This record gives sequence, C-alpha cells and structure tokens, in this order.
Amino acid sequence: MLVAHVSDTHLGFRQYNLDEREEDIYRLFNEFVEKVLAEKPDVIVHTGDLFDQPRPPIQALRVAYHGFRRLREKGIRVYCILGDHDIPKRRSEPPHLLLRELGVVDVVGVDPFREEPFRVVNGVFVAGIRSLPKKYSHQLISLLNSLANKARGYERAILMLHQGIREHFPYSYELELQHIPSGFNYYALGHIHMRKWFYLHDGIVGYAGSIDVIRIDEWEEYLRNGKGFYLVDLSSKEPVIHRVDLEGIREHIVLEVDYSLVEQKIRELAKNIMGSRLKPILHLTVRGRRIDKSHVQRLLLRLLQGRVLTWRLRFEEEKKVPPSIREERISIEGLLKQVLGDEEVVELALKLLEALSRGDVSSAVRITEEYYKSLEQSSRG
Ligand SMILES: [Mn+2]
Repeated sequence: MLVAHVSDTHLGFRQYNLDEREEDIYRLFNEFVEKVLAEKPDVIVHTGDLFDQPRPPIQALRVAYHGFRRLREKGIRVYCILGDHDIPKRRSEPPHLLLRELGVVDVVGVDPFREEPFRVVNGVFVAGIRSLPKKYSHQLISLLNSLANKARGYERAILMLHQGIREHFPYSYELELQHIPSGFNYYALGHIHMRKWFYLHDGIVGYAGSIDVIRIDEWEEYLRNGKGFYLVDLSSKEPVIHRVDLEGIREHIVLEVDYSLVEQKIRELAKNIMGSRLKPILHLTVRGRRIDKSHVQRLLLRLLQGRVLTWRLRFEEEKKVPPSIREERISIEGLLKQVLGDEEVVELALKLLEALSRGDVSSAVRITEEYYKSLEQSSRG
C-alpha cells in the first residue's frame, strides 16, 4: 500500500491579514492535490490542522471540498485527525464533519475515548487520535497501548497523531519516545511544522510539516528541508519513505542591516528581486543609533513598493550605556545579600533561582524541603 502523508495545511490562514497570503495557502493546497494525484497513492492521511481555525472561511471549506472530491473521484481515500487548530473551543462540530457528510474524507478519533479510533483499509489498520492537550497525556498513553495491541492482529498498521515528542521538540511536547508503542509500521505525525522523519521500533515516524511558512521561524528550515508531503511505501515489511516538495512557496527575505548602510542595501535588494514570480515578503531589521524611522519608511516606499508583497520592519536602537551602570558590575548574589541579609537564606535563594530558571520545579521543592529539614535539626540541636 502506498500512503501519502500531509499535515498542517492551515487552510484559511491569513498571514499579516493579506488576501495574497490566504490565497497562497489555497494555491499550495491545490498544488498538493495535483502532485498527490500524479503519485497515485492508495490512501492519504492528514494529521491535523487542516484548517487554521475551527470556523474557517467559506473559501477554505470550498477549496478543501474541491480538492478532496477530486481525490475521491480517483478512488483515493483520505483519513483525517483533528489538530489543535481544528477543534472548536466550545461544544460545537469541527468543519471536518461537513466534509465527512459530503463523503470526501473520513475523520478518525474525533472522540477517541467513546468510539473506536481506527479503520481497517485494504487489510491495513489505520488508527488516529485527535490532538490532546498535555493534561490528557496519561489517557493518551493508555489509548496508544490499547491501539498497539489491536494493531498486532494486522500485517500493516499506521498511527496518526497530532502531538509533539519531547526528544525531538523539547519546547512543545505531550509525549516522550518511550510512550510510543511498537506495533506500527508508520507513525504519521502532525503539529510540528518542521519536516522530519526517523526510525522507531520497526517503523518510521514522520512529521510531514506544514505546506507553507506559517511562522517566519519556519523559513530557515524550509530552505534546508523544503515543504510538501511524504510518500510512504508499505508494500514491504520495512517502510520506505520519500518526500515530495511543493514549488509554490513564496519567498521570505530576512535581512538585518546597519542603519548607515540601509539605503545601499535596499537598492541592492530592489535590483535582485526584479524578476520574482511571486513577490517576496521582506523582514527588515535596521540597527543603529538615532535612526530616522520615517527616512527608512520613505526609502522602502520609493525603492520597494510593488516589488515586495509587504515588509515587516523592526528597529533596534543601539543605546549608549550610562557609564555609572557600565562600570559597576551587578551581581545577583550581592543584591540578594543586601535584601535578605542572612547568608544561608541567600544560598537557598541562589539554589532556587538556578533550579527554577531551568524550569526544574521538582528540584526546587527538594531544595526547599532540605532547607526546612536542616532548620529543624539545627533548632533541635
Ligand atoms: Mn499546525
């Protein structure tokens, strides 16, 4: 079985409140549909954040319906799970249920605690669980284990999740690698907009990533890894994965210039982007002293208007540090001594500061308990 894995399409996303950016996503989704049709997979798995909001614009719904209907007409079945962006805050229905009603997609694991979150497709076990916040991690882990047990009855199994894994994305996760059970050939993951895959147990974990640069911090990663979808061939026991890139990603230009060079740099840029097919987005940081902001604005208007889609401008004023502060070095320990007086309390405060600035609450609790224990002992002794 050949599986296409796509994720985080964020239809309806409208960066900088620009029509063009909303259109970019629709255009990229259509490019995905074209490219995936050419690859003729048996099924497509979409691992969440199909829409950017649970109440998407009508155009987003129409684009999704149109694309999925074309796939359905070619006999390609689409299985979705809900991402955090797709889930309504109050008790109402996610937009996917409309697409399901229209017969173009199936949605797996909408309410995984009350319904069986899997399907059997051509003898392949396809499980999926909606995005769950960290406070449900325990329930999620036991669900995963029970699904893994069921998966063992099948030759091939796929698991769809919309979660972060600590070892790979330490800044945003609900699961650790040890919580992900064996028994699946392909673990299709969404939520993280980076494209990344790795081996786990006897299978492959794939983060398909987003189809466009949703946040500017994705731009660098896009340059390295591209954006698009994965094709996973499950015909042999060992899955084979390869990526298919989308070509219609709009360029972001990230530029930091010194104020003294700003005119020269903007002129150079204007020359370079003359022939761009899609107007790029400029992220310009101007650094220096006594920056005349309106001068920079006028330069941009004169030299770049019409050549870039928009610019995002940041100024970083380099301030002269007053000599009195510069010469006298501030030590946290010195400050704590002034405020707290007692050496032992200062030591406690420093230890707590060290632990808590790492976010290590359990160490902080232990340090505090030890401190009070030592107080008790010294009062008795
Ligand atoms: Mn997302």
